[in-house]
Amino acid sequence: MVKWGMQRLLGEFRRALAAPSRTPRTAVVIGRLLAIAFLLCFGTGVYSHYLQDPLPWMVFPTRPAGLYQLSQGIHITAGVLCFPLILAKLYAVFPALFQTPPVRSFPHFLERASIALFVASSLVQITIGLLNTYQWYALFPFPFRQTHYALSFVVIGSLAIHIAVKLPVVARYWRKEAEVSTGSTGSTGSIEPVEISGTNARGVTGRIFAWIDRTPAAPTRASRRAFFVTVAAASAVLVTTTAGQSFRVLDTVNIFGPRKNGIGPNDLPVNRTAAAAKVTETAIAPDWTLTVTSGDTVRVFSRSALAAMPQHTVELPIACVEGWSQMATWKGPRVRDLIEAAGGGATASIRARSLEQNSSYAVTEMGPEYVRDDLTLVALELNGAPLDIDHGYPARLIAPGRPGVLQTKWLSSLEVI
Ligand code: HEM
Ligand SMILES: Nc1nc2c(c(=O)[nH]1)N[C@H]1C(S)=C(S)[C@@H](COP(=O)(O)O)O[C@H]1N2
Ligand SMILES: [Mo]
Repeated sequence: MVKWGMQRLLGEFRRALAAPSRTPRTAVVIGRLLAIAFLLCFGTGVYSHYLQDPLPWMVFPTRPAGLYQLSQGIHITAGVLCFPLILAKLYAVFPALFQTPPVRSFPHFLERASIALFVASSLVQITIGLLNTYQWYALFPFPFRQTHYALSFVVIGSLAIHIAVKLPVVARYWRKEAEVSTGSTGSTGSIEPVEISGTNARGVTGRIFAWIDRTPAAPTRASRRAFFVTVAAASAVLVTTTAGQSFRVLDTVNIFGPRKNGIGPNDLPVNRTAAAAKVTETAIAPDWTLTVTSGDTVRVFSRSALAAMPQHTVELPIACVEGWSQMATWKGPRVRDLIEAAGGGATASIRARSLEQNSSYAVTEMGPEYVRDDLTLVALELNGAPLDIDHGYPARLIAPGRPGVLQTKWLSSLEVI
């Protein structure tokens, strides 16, 4: 009795939720866009991961110099787009949450379990990602990068299962025509899940569950269009008001992006100040030197010795993993020249150390593709003036195609490894 009452209730609920925009076709249209956004996030995210934690054989492109600015800009922009798209998708398939019986068979159980995993992991993934761009790390008590990285495989894995299971529906509603050509009588104009009972050839009685097409009437088409317009408008507003942090063309309408171009010392935002990094005293110490080591050779450069070397001016962005980025003009000696001065060659990988202690930013490494690059500098100047202490005075690394997190500030040593 309880079971039948429950089923009827769920059935009623489902019917009450039926709406012209809640159709498999809507689910496929939004699902396609969502899949693109997720795959863009996954691809650019994995790229970002390996730039920071490369496998030994990996070599990265150094041109275009703004490649990471582009890839991480895409990551955050596609990531922001996931919010309206995932809400639209959940809206479209909401009645299916109340299908009865909730589990029909073991494969059906696996299907629903994979969807549950997918929805839950996606929501966590996009939420912690967004919080990270606003530097609200304190809101979650786990390491962001490791969690976000591990979850990305759960998200993409469960997405793959979900798509595989739904392939027949996806194929059927891939093209617009499919929707109207199979229509029948219907008054609601929606495509609804219905239960059909019957007896098969072997005399076994049972019920199946199917989505039934109904020809959309004109008001239905209008309300469906209104749904898509709403989703598109929400997406457009979110992107135009945040993507300016990564893409200069949208700078003037960058309202909600965590960072704004051009604001900060040397006309560039600061990610961590010298005070926060506790380097204020060591950085301005008059006896500061940069130590360059290659094997047994140790060369020590004062700031004036670095300034006396051939100086090069390059245009390179700071492109933070958190999504904001800005182009800037840097001036200083080439890293390659410094390494050669210590006897290192074109195949050298190096380790850079900061004056900053006990921080994950204190030590970085770079492969030979960056070390020998013309654009890789130990920068002494930024946008036509000496580096501000918050931008890494007396000297910092700047190299093409790398995430900001590897552009080490307040350098103290370079070492061939
Ligand atoms: C399906 C959605 C997403 C997937 C599959 C995904 C995947 C990834 C992956 C694999 C990484 C590299 C992690 C690492 O370095 O170990 C990453 C980094 C990052 N993601 Fe996502 N991401 C998604 C959504 C988002 C969203 C919505 C945002 C923010 C709006 C976001 C913000 C970030 C940030 C800030 C990083 C840099 C982390 C760091 O290196 O410190 N992600 N993402
Ligand atoms: N030593 C040190 N270097 C650092 C950081 C840091 O905290 N400490 N922050 C990094 C990060 S995350 C970014 S995005 C860039 C930002 O450079 P900026 O503060 O000069 O704009 O510096 C990088 N270099
Ligand atoms: Mo950063």
